[in-house]
Amino acid sequence: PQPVYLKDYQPPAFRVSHTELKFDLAPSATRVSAVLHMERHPDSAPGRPLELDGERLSLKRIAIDGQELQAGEYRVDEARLTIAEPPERLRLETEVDIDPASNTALEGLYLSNGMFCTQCEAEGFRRITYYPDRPDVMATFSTTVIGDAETLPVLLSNGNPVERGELPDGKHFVTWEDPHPKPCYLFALVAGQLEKVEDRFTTASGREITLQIWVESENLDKTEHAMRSLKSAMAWDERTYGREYDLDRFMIVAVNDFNMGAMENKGLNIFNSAAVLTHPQTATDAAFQRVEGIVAHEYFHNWSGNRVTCRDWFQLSLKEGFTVFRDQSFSADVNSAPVKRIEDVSFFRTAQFAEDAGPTAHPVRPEYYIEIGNFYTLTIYEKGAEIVRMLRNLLGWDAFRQGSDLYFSRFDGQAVTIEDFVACMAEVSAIDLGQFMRWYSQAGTPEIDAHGEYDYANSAYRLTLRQRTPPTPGQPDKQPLHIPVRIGLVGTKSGDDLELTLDGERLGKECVLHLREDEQTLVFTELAEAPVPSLLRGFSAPVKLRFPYGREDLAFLLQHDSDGFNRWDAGQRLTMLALDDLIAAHRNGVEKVMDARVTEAFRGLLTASTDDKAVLAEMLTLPSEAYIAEQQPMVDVDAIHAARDFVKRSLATVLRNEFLTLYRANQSQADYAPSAEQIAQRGLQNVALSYLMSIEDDEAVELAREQFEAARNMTDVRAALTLLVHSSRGDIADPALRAFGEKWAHDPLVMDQWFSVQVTRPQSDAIERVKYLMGHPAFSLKNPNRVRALIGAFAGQNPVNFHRLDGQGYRLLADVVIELNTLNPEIAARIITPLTRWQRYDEQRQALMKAELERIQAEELSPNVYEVVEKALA
Ligand code: HT7
Ligand code: ZN
Repeated sequence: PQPVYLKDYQPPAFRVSHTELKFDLAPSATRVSAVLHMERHPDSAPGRPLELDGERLSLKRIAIDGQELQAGEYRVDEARLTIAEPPERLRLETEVDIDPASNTALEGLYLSNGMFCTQCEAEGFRRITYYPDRPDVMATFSTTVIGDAETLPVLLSNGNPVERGELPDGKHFVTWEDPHPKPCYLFALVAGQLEKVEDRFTTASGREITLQIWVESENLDKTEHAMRSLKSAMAWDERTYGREYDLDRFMIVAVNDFNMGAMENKGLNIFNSAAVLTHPQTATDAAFQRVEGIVAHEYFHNWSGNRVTCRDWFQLSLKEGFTVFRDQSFSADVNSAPVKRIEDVSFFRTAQFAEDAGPTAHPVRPEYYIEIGNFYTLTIYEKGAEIVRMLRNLLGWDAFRQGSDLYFSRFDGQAVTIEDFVACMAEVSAIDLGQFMRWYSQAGTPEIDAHGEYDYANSAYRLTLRQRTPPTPGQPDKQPLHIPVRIGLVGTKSGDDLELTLDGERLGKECVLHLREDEQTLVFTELAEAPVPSLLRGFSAPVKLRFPYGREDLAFLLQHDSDGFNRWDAGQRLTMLALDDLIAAHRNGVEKVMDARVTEAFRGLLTASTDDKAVLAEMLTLPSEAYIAEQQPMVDVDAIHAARDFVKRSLATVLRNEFLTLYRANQSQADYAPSAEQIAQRGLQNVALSYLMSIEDDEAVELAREQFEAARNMTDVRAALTLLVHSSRGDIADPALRAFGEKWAHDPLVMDQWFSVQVTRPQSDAIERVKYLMGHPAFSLKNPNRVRALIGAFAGQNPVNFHRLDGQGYRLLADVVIELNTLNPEIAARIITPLTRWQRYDEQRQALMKAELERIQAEELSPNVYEVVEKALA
């Protein structure tokens, strides 16, 4: 497969003003008739041929302006249809047959549980009909859907329904019109036996919008939270960004087979059922929050993505980075802001940092790709959002909002670039963002080495910051970035933020340093006491910051830092120092000794009174094994597991009474609500239980068993079940697991949790369980949620077993990748990720992992898997 390069971008030869589609739905042979109203693009050279993308289509008819084309007037190959000498303006008619029933890739039109549905982003529309399948071709659409009236009573597409009626042979039809020009990646069609829950929203300007969530009938009781989230997101976008919805109806459909979380198709969002359905008895608090975030994310795309879209797929972060930033801000506003930031950053530092340090590292705006489906990554989404957050912080909210208003009004209805977005921000603020643009073109995580000294004689603190971005594949040399570093200096005597004076200027108690050079030194003067610096407050830039903090400094910041995020971070850093020692002790076969400062810090957290339970739960949560691994120069999975386990058991032994008191004080009583208060309380209850269960004494096991049996919400049930299944108490865990599996056998999303709980178990039988569960009737390789719950959870969240020295974990994953490569290449290319990180492990594991990658490489590969494996072995 050949790469596509950003530098080769050319406007399309032809544009489409209006698209008429007709679908005659049948599982194995759906007839798609298309009429494209086209004209040559004003910037196109006159002789350029008309090229339409098309894959896996069987062409039945082609005509221009009513005249059938003769063989020789057009050419068809496996990727496109070419007309060498088209008129400058034309009405192109085509008819093709497609086969949704055999579409296991879930791109284009496919069947899910008997329901027809589409996924067109990024390049799925070319599997539906011949079309310029690129985001800079925007057209209005009118779509007629024809289907069997009995098996497909509901026929949906984008926009508004304008006509419906009966047809011969028991068929019926509905015609939909979408007045907003859109690229074809936002096209959607759904047909099936669906039922709806309906609500209304009145916009700020007084327009009435009908809101519908369409689901299979057994899921009607699981839509309330998504509907509430939708209305809350609509109101938030009006309040915060001044953005109103622009059609009369907004529809969400839940489908069971879906490659990602959801899709923002204009007026007809299609959701993975896991990203929309919730019920207290079947979904955890984390799932409720995830649904709220995804519903908002897709809704926000209506402006950041749909009204203003991307010129080409290299600009993907233009819509995704901005929209993630918008959904993160929404979730922070409607829940706990500090906890949202802590969660987002700890995920980012675990997963995006790993991506940036691995063989598939790429800039937020890549320069080339083989398969764009491989670029829906943490770098494009989450690092893209961090860049937008830095812009917000550099400009301040008011100017950022002005820049956003300018962007939406200037480019409404257009397909644009990242430069266009940043130029609006520069224009309204008069800030030079030239150097800042490097964030989009340079891959890798910048590292800042900082050190500081207090000069007692002159009451001054001298802080030096040095930045460096390590080389990444294809980018050996890096330029310095413009990095905003928010800092405070905390007085060691007072514990308060000190007044900051820099070059004679008083800056208040906090300031943002603009690091632009490789190295910068700043001297803060007029400081009455020696400070401990609090650096990168709120994670003000997506970088790794190193400062030679002593453990006392970290314990001090944990107590005194006025920035909640950095207080949490100080605790994490303190625990990490202890973990580093314990990892070394484990490797050297030396007796492990717990750092008393960590124990005392935890005692302080457990005994101090706090009204922020949500933050406390975060503070008490140890860094995950994946996060610890990300901090190590070479990953020793067994030492990391043993060290973390040791810390947990040591804390639980010394602070058993405190954890027990915390548990009892926070046991769920009220009826379930996904409110911030209740979620925080359950968080504390279950974090306490996890410490108590780490010792596995009879009382703790009994508490977990009781919680498993008595709880009426999935958060508490799943927490207790996980602790039991991950313990050595099979006598209690096995019956619990059996009861759970029998009770929920009818609900695939709950069975996913049942799979994940078992395959993440650290005990040595995990691989055997994975193999056994792959034969379970509830499992199917064809369903991405099942694959993620079973295979993804095993490979990503069970390091000691996935990295078993007999190589069985690697072999199992490679076998699955080979099967998925033909069934669903997009999922195959994602699930392979843990194997691509082989450089991080010891020689023996490296050899085993590479051997599996080579075994995969020897297969006939999809472009998706080919691209990832090639990079991993380069
Ligand atoms: N914009 C959507 C991307 C998406 C997608 C991409 C490739 C393959 C399948 C997909 N499903 C959805 C999702 C979003 O960011 O909102
Ligand atoms: Zn998105």
